[in-house]
Amino acid sequence: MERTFVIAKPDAVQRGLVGEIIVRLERRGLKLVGAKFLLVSRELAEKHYAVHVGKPFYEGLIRYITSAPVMTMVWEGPQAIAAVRQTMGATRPVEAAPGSIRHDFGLSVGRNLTHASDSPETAAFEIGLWFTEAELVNWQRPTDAWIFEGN
Ligand code: DAT
Ligand code: MG
Repeated sequence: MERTFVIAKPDAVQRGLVGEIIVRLERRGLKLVGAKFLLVSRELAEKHYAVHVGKPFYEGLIRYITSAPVMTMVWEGPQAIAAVRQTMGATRPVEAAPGSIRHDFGLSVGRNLTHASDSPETAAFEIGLWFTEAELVNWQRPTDAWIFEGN
């Protein structure tokens, strides 16, 4: 079972799309194990986006993610990292697959609504950065077997 870290970014919160994002991940069968609504500090934003330091869009990205509240979440499931990236769609909304969140609600790469971890290493780093162990909930869902089992 994998866990992955998700942000409904400031534009998603401002546009009232947090529920829509949660609905899509829930409906897919993924299980929510952590959630936190917060205004991101510059320090936390810099740690989260450290891999992008020096890129032309870096300063704008930090300004954007710290500009208004975000909803952060940890979702669990088999291949959760790939599944959530697929549900979000490609980084550039105009290249995102129809039916993905970035396609269905976005146009600009600078306002692409969501973040999702892109590898097991990134997921472990990001979950540890944004959540404490005590904030993650281990819980049983009777439907898990109907969604997660591979036969
Ligand atoms: P993703 O969010 O799909 O993992 P990424 O890690 O390459 O994409 O980049 C992080 C964020 O930075 C991305 O969601 C939007 C922004 N970004 C990336 N490339 C950009 C570009 N060329 N111009 C403006 N913003 C960009
Ligand atoms: Mg990324």
